[in-house]
Amino acid sequence: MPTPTPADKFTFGLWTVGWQGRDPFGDATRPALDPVETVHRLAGLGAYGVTFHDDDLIPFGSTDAERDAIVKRFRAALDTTGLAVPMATTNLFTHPVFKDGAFTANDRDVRRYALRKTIRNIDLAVELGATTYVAWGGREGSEHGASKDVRVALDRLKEAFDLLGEYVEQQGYDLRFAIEPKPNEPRGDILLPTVGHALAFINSLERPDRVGLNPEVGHEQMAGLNFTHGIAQALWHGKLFHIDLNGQSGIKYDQDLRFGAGDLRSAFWLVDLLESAGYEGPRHFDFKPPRTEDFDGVWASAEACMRNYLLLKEKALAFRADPAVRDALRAARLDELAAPTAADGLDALLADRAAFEEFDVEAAAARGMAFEQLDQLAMDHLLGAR
Ligand code: 3MF
Ligand code: MG
Ligand code: MG
Ligand code: MG
Repeated sequence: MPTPTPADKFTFGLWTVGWQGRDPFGDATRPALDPVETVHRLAGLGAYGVTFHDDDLIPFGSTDAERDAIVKRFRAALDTTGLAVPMATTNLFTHPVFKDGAFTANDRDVRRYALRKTIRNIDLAVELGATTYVAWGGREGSEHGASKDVRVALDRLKEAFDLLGEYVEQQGYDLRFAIEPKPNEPRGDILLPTVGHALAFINSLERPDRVGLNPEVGHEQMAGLNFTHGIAQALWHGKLFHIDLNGQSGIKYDQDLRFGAGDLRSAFWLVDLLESAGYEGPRHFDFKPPRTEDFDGVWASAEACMRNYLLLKEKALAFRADPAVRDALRAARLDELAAPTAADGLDALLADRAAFEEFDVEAAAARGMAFEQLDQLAMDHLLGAR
């Protein structure tokens, strides 16, 4: 069984193992977890780091003195265990003040409060060593038609990221922002619903280089999209700043299953991509141990996220190293896809009679692509038959 070590860069949000099981229909099934205990448990399991929303660590409404004492205790636990804080984020969704959004709330005073709450936690994030600041706009959306002018709301969202970028530069912080798309839940529809929407939005910001993505497996799958394709495009744009790993079974509510549960084949292709593309950021788990579980189940579930990643990594590496797979990739003409279509230039393409006038369309159409053989080799690896 592969054992996780900090070199694997596995990280967990305080809110994941700390989820008490409150859902729209039921009360908490587990007591609160002390963040200091979480730090020790995660370090014991071989994790690299821990991440947090401001309110996960410092309960909303704490006094300055309480806040200082909490941060001091937390920092001591980090120092003792060696656990890193590579990322932090803001809770702009739990308190009722954010019911109509934070950076895009219709009420200007709420928007100004949301920015100040975020800036306050950015200071703490940097103090604890974070270099990525995630922004999930869970309440930036609507349930009605005319209640939100989306074009104007996007102006306000841009204004927020421009101001946050200005602040970070003014302070000289080494910090980048990662936008986390999600199609819906808790709002009926959320702004920047997918990886593609968010990528396009980033191009309109004042500091596009400072802003990238934190895509989550289940969020794209809730929209029926191929998560691995989304990640490949984010990598292609140089925008995969961070990632939320978890599991999801199809188009339904945000399940946040442990990584590997849900669509296992998709998880295999995702790990194959991350490991072969040279992604060097944290492998961050954003999951919820189901509310059926006690704390033994919570820690078993956290451990399983890491184990499933490492097992899939072994499978993906074996798949890529298999000579039969290499032959199958050639038969499927992946090498040909890698060759430019017209390295000889446009004029040569226009003059090339073999490209059109003499092209044997019927013969090309009759060629098999040999994809089934290739895909079954992947299945054989995944199922342990090779
Ligand atoms: C909700 C999420 C969020 C974000 C988190 C980090 C509570 O579906 O995924 O988790 O990941 O707010 O910004
Ligand atoms: Mg989520
Ligand atoms: Mg989720
Ligand atoms: Mg998430």
